[in-house]
Amino acid sequence: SPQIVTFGESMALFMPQEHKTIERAAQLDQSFGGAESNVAIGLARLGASVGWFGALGNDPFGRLILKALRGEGIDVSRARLSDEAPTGMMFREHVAGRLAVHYYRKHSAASRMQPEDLDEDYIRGAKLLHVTGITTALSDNCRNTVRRAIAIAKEAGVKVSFDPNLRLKLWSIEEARETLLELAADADYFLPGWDELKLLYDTDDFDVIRDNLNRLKAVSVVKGMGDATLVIENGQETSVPFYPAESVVDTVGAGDGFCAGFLAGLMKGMTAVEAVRLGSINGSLVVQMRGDWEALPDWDVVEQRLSAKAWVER
Ligand code: KDG
Repeated sequence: SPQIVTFGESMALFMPQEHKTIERAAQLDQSFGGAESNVAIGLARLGASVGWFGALGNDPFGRLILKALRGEGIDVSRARLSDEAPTGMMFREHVAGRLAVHYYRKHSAASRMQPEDLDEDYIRGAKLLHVTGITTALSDNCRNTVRRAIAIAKEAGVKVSFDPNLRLKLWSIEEARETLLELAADADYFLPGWDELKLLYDTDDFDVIRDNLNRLKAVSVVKGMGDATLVIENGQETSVPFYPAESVVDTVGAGDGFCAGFLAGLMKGMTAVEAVRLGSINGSLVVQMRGDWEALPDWDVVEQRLSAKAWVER
């Protein structure tokens, strides 16, 4: 098995040209996205050994996604093209300066994933399993598939990283809370954003949130604490400043890019705090181009920045 295994839904992605809304656009650019495959692409570009799986439709979009992921050097041997249901789609546009996302993913091939579809040995053979809350929001069977994957990993001593990726277009905060906090309790690495934590714990009070995080066994990596990432490990807190982005074109995918850098760092034997630096560099680069993963860097770029920048810790 690859060192890192992840799975979820990847979708075709369509976006109008800059400054146009979908209603006014004559053309849409085509790409694809999916939180877990974004992370997998980031990891592969940093030279990590990574596998992604999930169900896609046996249609042009599913085939395009599978080929692209394979081309990035990701192991897709456990991914499936289904004849029963299509690849999901999403459309994104900026309306009055705000990002709007339109999903067409109900009853997609991915939403039908079942716990029985999992290749247990594939998960057992990995060092780390990465999952996100998006998959758990797709359907009951998807939620059970994530739970089963985590159970397999835990039994085998495979570490679990979990990004809640709260998407309120997919479910209510009440539903999300229950599932996402359950999974956070199972994880070894918990990678929420500060805004997500406020919603998940239903408070703006940092002390309350900190108490909750300290009750988890996980190392918590909280993104977006001001201009920094906060690492909470065994009750100890370290704030790592963001690596500044030269320009910001498209922030979607920043969290996934961060996650890829962080996990790649862990696989290289870095401490969580060191790995956060790598995550931060990766996140700062991916926002500089349109699309979720297009601007994710190769290892040599990141390595240069790691050594060039003097990091100040608070
Ligand atoms: O993190 C970026 C993802 O949100 C994007 O690629 C789309 O996976 C996606 C989703 O379900 O929103």
